[in-house]
Amino acid sequence: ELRYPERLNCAAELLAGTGPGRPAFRTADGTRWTYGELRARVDRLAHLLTRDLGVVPGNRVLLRGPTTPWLAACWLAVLKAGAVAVTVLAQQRPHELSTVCRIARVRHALCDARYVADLAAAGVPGLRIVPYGGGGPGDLLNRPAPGTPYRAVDTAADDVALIAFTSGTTGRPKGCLHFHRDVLAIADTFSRHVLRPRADDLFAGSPPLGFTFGLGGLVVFPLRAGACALLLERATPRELLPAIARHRVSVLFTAPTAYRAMLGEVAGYDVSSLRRCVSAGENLPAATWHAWHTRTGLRIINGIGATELLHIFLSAADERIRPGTTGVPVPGWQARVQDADGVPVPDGTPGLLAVRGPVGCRYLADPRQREYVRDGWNITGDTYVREPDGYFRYVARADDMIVSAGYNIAGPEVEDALLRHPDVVEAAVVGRPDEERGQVVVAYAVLRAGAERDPEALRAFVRRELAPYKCPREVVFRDALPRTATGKLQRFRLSAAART
Ligand code: 3SK
Repeated sequence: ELRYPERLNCAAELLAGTGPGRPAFRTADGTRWTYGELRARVDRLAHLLTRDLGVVPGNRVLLRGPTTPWLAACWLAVLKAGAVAVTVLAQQRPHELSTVCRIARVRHALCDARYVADLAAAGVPGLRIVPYGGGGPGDLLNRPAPGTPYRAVDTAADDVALIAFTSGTTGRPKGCLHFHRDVLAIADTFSRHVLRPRADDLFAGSPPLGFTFGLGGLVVFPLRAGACALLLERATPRELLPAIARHRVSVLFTAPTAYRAMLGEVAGYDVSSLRRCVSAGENLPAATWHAWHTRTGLRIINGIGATELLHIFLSAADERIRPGTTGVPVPGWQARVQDADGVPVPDGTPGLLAVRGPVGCRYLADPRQREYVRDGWNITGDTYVREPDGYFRYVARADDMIVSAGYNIAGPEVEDALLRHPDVVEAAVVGRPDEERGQVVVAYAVLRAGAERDPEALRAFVRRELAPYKCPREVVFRDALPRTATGKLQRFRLSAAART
C-alpha cells in the first residue's frame, strides 16, 4: 500500500533529491536543462505567479503550449505555488478552450506566446492570459523575478493538484480532479513496478503534456526517477525515429498507431538505445506487437489507462508480457470484469472492466460521476475478458459492440483482422443500423501508399480470417481516420458517416 505524508507538495517532491548537475530536460534543438536549472526556473516562475499575478493556493491556472521544458516548468511552478494546473492541448480550438475555462473556473492562463491568439479568441470573461516565450510584450520569462528559492506551498496530500480534461470519444468534456498524492502514485505504481526506469534513462514520446499519458511518461516518471526527458514539440511517427536515433532515447511512450506507422521505416534507423517501449491510448493488436518485435527485437509494454485514473493500471513487462492482452493489474491496483449490475462474471466471459486503486475518478461537478464510480469501482467503459490465468484481454469499448443478427461483434477483432492484410495501415470498424440484422459491420481502412483500393479483396481476406458473420458488409477507403487531438479514434464520427 502506498503511504504519503499528510502534507505533501508533489512538485517539490519531484524536484527534490536529484543532483543539480544531472540532466533533466533536453530538446531536439540542443537545449539542455539540468535539475539545478530546472529548480531555479520553477522557483522564479512560482515567485512571479504569486507576486506579480496574484495567484493564491487553489486558483486554477490554464496551461497551453506544445511540449517544451518551459511548459513543464510552468506546470511544476503552478503546483509548487499550491495552485491547480489545468493543462489543455495546444491544438484545442477557441470554443473548446472556453468550455474548459468555464467548467474549471479558470482565471489565469500561462500560454506559449505562439498559441495566444486562439485562447484570446475564446473570449473567456475575466481570464488573464500571460504569454511565455517569444520575447514579446508581457513575456512572463522576461519579467524580473527573485532569484531566491521559492518555498513550496504546504499543500495537503489530498489537495487538488491538477484538473485533466477528457472528452472521451464523444466530445462532451469532463474535468477530472487529481490530488498531489495521485501524481506520485502513478510514478510509484506503473512506473516503479512495470517500467522500472533508471536514472540514466532518456525518455521521449508523442503524447502531449495536456494528455495525462504524456504528462506521466514525459514529466512525472522521468523526474521521479531522477532521469532526463527529451521534450519534442513535433513528435509525429516520422519525427520520432530520427529523434530516437540522434539523441539515444531509451524509453519511448507512444500509441499503437505510431508504432504501426514507424514499422516501414524503423529498419533505416539505429534504435539500439531503446530498452523500453510503452503503448497506451488505445488497444495494441497482437499483430502490431509482433511486427515491432520482429523488426526491433523490442517487446512493447502495453497498458490501459484513463484520464479519470491519471495513468496506466493494467500492464505487464518483460517475460510477463502476453501479446494480444493488456496484462494484469499494476501492483497497487485491483481489476475485475463484471456485468451491468456489478456482479463479477466468470473468467472467459466478456463484461465491463472495473478497477480500483490509489487514484479514483472525481469528475468536477458532473453527474456522470455516478456512472463511472459504482460501489467503489471505477467503470472504465471498456469490455474485457479475464483469462483463467489472470490476464486481461481487451474486447471493445463497451459502446463499440456491434450486434448483428444476434451476434455480438467486437469492432477491434475485425480491425485486427484487417490490419493483418499487408496493405492496410489503419482500420476502424463500426455498426450501421440495419432493418434486417439490427446492425451491419462497416469497415474504414487506410491503405499504404500505392496499394489498390479493392473492397472485395479485403472482404474476402477478412472472411478467411474470421467467422463470416464478422465480415464487413462494406469497406470504405479513407486517406486518414478521424482522431482526437490525443490520437484516439473518433469512432462516433465514423458511425455517423456510416449512417448517411
Ligand atoms: O488512454 C489511455 O490508455 C491512457 C493511458 C495513460 C494515461 C492516460 C490515458 C487516458
